[in-house]
Order: sequence, then structure tokens, then C-alpha cells
Amino acid sequence: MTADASRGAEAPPELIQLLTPEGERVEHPDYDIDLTPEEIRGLYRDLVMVRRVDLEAVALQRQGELGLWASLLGQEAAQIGSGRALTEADMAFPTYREHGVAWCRGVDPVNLLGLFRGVNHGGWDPAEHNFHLYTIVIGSQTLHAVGYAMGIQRDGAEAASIVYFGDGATSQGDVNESFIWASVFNAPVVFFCQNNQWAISEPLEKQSRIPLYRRASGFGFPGVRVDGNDVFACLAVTRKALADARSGQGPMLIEAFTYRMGAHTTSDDPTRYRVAAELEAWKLKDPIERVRAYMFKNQIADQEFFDAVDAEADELGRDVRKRCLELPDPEPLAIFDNVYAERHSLIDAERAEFATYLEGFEA
Ligand SMILES: Cc1ncc(C[n+]2csc(CCOP(=O)(O)OP(=O)(O)O)c2C)c(N)n1
Ligand SMILES: [Mg+2]
Repeated sequence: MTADASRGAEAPPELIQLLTPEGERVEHPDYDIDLTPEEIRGLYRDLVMVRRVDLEAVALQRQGELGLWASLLGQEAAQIGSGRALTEADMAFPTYREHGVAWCRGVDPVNLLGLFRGVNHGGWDPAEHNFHLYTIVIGSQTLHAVGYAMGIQRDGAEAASIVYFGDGATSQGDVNESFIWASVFNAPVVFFCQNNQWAISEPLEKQSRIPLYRRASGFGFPGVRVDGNDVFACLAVTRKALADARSGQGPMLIEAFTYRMGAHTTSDDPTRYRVAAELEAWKLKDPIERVRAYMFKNQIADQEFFDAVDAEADELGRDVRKRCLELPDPEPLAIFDNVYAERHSLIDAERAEFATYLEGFEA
């Protein structure tokens, strides 16, 4: 028996959008935003810079300089919009693809590259940037973010946490458990799901029969779908969700509807499981092009500005590449250093065993 595809379906999902793919500004009754020309130029610069770093990282991996890279191509607006909505006191919990959010939190891109080069064991101090370490275990950071938010609540602090995860992650137990905890404790946390339509080779249809943002209502908190390729809308929606969380109104789920333009990681070949037409359709919704078109049309920037941003991005690419290649190899035993806060006999034994193994090479 085949399932009735319409079962469980409701009205078509509403997409919050403030800037169309053609670069036309549109109004929204609940989520408007008033940005100065300077702020818009800043957002555009962010988008271009993170795309350039990403491109350089893919090239470095292809040249054997990184073990792996997870590209953010296509997801720049979702990450810059939400990342720029954060205040300094807010805490962000990323997956492994949040290079744009890392940029907004002031993490040096070279530290990201070091992680994927295997020469650092994290790359930055989460407390210094209020940006947690990258998390590869799908969905587990949602629990960390809710725990952190409950801490904020108990401290009475003026802050919120935000957690990034993918469409595939919504099928994980951890994510569903974190929804329950956030809901019943009214925790100041924003769940920011980048629905990039794919979880490696698994399409969205394998994760949910309903739009992902509607999951929230079953847990007892609001959910919205925003155009994830619209940096204005992502900024407006995330800003509101964070403000609500900070003022005691509890969690919110934001589904940023976007597309993973590249491979899952550099180890993946998407031509094996998706058609080229899909990619072509999403290219027309490019997150950078629409801002550029809007700026041109409204004389927010001239050719000189765009050329200067491109030149700055190229310089950043060169600088990141140079400093990546200069990163020192780590001391091999350093991997045992921060497993626990205090010394542990098992770790000591493993360290000693590995040291003996390494000595074998010097003979
Ligand atoms: C608990 C767990 N299961 C499986 C994996 C392997 N894995 C790595 S990425 C990934 C897909 C995640 O897809 P999604 O949540 O949509 O995020 P995206 O990569 O698209 O950003 C899987 C299954 C993992 N890292 N952790
Ligand atoms: Mg995905």
C-alpha cells in the first residue's frame, strides 16, 4: 500500500522574505528591519569575505593541505544574518559548517583551517569568542546550547544562546530531547536549523513529512521559516527570536530554507545522488547576488566599492593561505593534554604508550 502524500500536510509554508532573489525589497508585517547603507555594505562585505575564505579552503584541501573541508557555499546569508544578530553576551553553538558565524564571532579563519589540517585540537577559546567549538557529532550541540541557556536563566543574565544544526540533525534524538528541555524550562535558546535540503546524500523528504519549522508547535514553542538566502530576513528574524529569548519568552525554532551548493564535504561527490538542474535553480537564488543587485539599484554602493571588496577578499584569501601553510605541526603528545580538566590514570597510560611508540621511530 502506498502512503497518501497529502496526509499530515497543512497549508503551504510561509517563507519570511525581505529581499527577493532579484534584489527587490519587500515588506513583512512581523519582521521588518531598518538598515543603514553602511550596515548593508557591511553585510555584503561579510558575505563576500566568507565565500572567499571557503573557496580558498576548498582549494587548499584539493592541494593536499587540509584533510577535509565542509563548504558553506550557498549558506552565507543564513550564517551572516544570524551571526550578526548576536550580541557579545550571546553564546553560539556551531556544527562543522558555520564558518560564516565564526567570522561574525571574530574567530580567525586560519584557526578553522588548522582544525581541518589536523594541527590544532579545536582552534579557539570558546569563552573568548562566545562561540563554542565545532561539533561533528550530529545534533549533540543542541543539548549543550539548552544547558547553557538554562545557566543563563539561573544567572539572570541578559543573554541567549543560539544553536546551529542541519535538516538531517532534526531526526536525531538529541535534537528532539533538547526541544523538550528548552520548552518545559522556557530556556532562552534559539534553534537555528539550516535546511540545506541534504544530509550528505539523504534528501529532506527522508527526514520529515511536514515542513521542519512546524515541528516546534508540537513541542510547545514557535517555529518560523525564513528565506535562508536572504541576509536581511535572516538578520531580522534571528534578532527578534534572540530578543524574545532574552526577555523570558522562551525558545524559538528558525528554519532557514537554503541550499548546500557544494558537496557535503570535500570527501563527497554530489553528482552521484542529485541532479544538476536542482543546483542551477538555486544558483538563481544566490545570497550574494541579490544584495549586490539591491545595492546597485538603490545606489547604496558603486562599482568602486564592489571592486574594493573583491580586492580585499583576494587579499584575505592570500593571507589565509599563507598563514595556513605556516602553521606549525603539533607536538604529537598534545592530543592527550585536554581530554580531562585534571590528570587521569588511563590517559597517562595511553600517553606513555604512545610516547614509547613514537620513540621507536627515532632509533
Ligand atoms: C551522530 C552522528 N551520526 C552520523 C554522523 C555522520 N554524518 C556527518 S554529517 C551527516 C549529515 C548531516 O546533515 P545535516 O544535519 O543536514 O547537516 P549538513 O551537513 O547538511 O549541514 C552525517 C549523517 C555524525 N557525524 N554524527
Ligand atoms: Mg543538511
